[in-house]
Amino acid sequence: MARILVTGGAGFIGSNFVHHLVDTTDHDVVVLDKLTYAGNRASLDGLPAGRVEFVRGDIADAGLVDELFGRVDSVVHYAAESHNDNSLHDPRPFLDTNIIGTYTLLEAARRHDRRFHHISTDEVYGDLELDDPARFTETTPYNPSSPYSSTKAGSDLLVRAWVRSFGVRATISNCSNNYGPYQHVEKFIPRQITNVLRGIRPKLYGAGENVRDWIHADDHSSAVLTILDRGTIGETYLIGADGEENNKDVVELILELMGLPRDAYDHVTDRAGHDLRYAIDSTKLRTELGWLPRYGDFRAGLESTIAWYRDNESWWAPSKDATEAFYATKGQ
Ligand code: NAD
Ligand code: TDX
Repeated sequence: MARILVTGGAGFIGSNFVHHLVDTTDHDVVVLDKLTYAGNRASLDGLPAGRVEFVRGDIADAGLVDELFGRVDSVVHYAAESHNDNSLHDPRPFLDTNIIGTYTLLEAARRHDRRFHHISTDEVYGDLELDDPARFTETTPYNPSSPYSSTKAGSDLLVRAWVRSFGVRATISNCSNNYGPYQHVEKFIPRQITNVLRGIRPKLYGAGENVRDWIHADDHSSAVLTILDRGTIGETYLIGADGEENNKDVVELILELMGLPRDAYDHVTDRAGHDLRYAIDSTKLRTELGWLPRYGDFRAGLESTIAWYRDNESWWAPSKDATEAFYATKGQ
């Protein structure tokens, strides 16, 4: 039994990880989360108070971070500014949290000699052509496109440097696009599901040919736990579930599953610098650590995600109007 500090544990993937830890292990959890617009305390509702402690605070607050590192065994670092569209509008918070915040945590990991796992994204590798047979691997050169992905790339490089220069016991994982419960309505899949639930037409950026490699958030959690348990210090592992789909097909599938005509959506202004395709080769994680995804059927995973948003309107409704008002200012 261990005590694990989870940064960003009130966000989408962090909260899924906390639920996964409570359900599948006997570890205790301390969540450190600033509760930005993207954090939601309600995502942790129902978890046993005796096993999950919630601390509201900033990962860039060195004093607070130092105190928390002193009373945990290991740290899984999810906290980030995570939305590409926001990073095009105002990059500054991305630098503060993704770069300075990660630096602050690494310094504490160094001082306290704590096992540290850094959560990152496949977007650090840039994008692929639609017909490129290659997929991203652990040796693909970094080539980020957006303020978001460049700050995540920077944070990954900080982790690598702290391993090499200071012997910090860290691992890194770069995962593809997640879907599932507790995802903010600014993101593609929940935005379209909640649009349909509100009687708004789904919004597809540009022609919708862009491809994302979808993985259920619970599969991401099991992969992270595997790396935390059995990963080799200093190594990077790519996490993916062979889930490539183009955006147009995803919107059409959501409409079909929600009982509407497959063409009942609008094309809107494309994202600046929009990455064309992401694709992950997760062979290393599967062969070296024996991890396998459980959610192989994207249609079934989407169906259960739609059901979750239908059943949890009180969770997402408070953010919906402001999110759509912001998109409207950009013609999206
Ligand atoms: P999210 O935006 O839903 O959640 C981020 C959480 O971090 C929020 O709860 C927020 O309050 C918290 N936070 C932000 N700044 C903070 C700060 N300075 N101090 C403390 N807490 C702070 O993001 P997400 O989609 O759950 O992503 C989590 C992590 O996973 C990120 O590091 C992201 O880069 C990575 N990732 C996401 C995806 C994806 O598909 N969403 C894919 C691969 C990797
Ligand atoms: O309304 C929309 N319409 C649309 O066509 C929105 C919000 C998005 N899109 C497109 C843009 C992307 O091609 O859908 C795709 C997915 O968009 P996002 O949900 O914004 O995700 P993406 O930019 O791919 O990044 C996500 O995956 C990698 C996460 O937000 C990142 O945190 C993660 O690193």
